[in-house]
Amino acid sequence: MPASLLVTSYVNPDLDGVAGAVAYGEFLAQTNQENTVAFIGELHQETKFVLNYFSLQHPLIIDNTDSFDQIILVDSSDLAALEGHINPAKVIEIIDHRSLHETDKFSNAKSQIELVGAAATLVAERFMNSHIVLSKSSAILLYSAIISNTLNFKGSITTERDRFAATYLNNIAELPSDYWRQLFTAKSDLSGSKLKATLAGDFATFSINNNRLGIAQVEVMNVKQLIASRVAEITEALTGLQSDNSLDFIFLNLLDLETGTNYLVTSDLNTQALLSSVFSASFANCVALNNPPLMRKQIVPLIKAELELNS
Ligand SMILES: [Mn+2]
Repeated sequence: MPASLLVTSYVNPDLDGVAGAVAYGEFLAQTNQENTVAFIGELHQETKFVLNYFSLQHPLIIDNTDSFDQIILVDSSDLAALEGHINPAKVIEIIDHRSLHETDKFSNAKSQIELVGAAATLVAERFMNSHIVLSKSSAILLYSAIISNTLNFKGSITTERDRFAATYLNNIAELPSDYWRQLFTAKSDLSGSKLKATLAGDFATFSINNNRLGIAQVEVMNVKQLIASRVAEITEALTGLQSDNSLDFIFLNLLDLETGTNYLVTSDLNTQALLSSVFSASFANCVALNNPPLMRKQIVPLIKAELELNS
């Protein structure tokens, strides 16, 4: 019997992880590599929106990866994000796009790490380069992931490869030019308890030189209004996450999907001092403007450099 192969992403994966893994599973199946695509944890609101809006099949959710012999990771390459659910020795391949990764801890994996805007771009390129036909449902997922990750091509993380892949994908997906607005409006609903759930849902921790850092990331339309009305709720939720996870530093990276504006939010004074020195950002009422706008995966290497400098 051939080894059973799982294609997955990190625990509580984002749209990029889900789209990338689903489409890469399709790619492998087309090349006669039998596989199962499944995820551990909860899908983000944004992913659920895309799946429901287009009536796409929801992916399989699993509790653990014990029954699989081999694993492929998409949009994921660090052990903390896998939360102990994956034996690194089982990982045979990694497709990711973050500069701070731990591919050295997966000794049996061949890795493709390229700093494009979305892992979805790397998966789309597999299809483009091989002339294997991509299904419309996977094209919709990958296209949505690129739009989301690049803030509709406004984020500084965007590359020409992302734009090129998106054009290829939308030739198949055939989505209207204002689709980004529907996607972003859907993910902007943080009413009531959704704010706290979103903060906790897209939260990542990092260990850098014996410092433990936690970064939440939220991308919404009309960030100004969110700040004006709910900063106290945000900082309270962050304080909770900080003590739950025993973190030295914690903040929210807040991005406006319409204007591309970026704010850093934290009530923790040590974190404010750290961010002020890394970004020359100045905090007022727990909020600082960050210019140019940066995504979390762009911020982490800069903080790492600062902490290593001072160690
Ligand atoms: Mn990604």
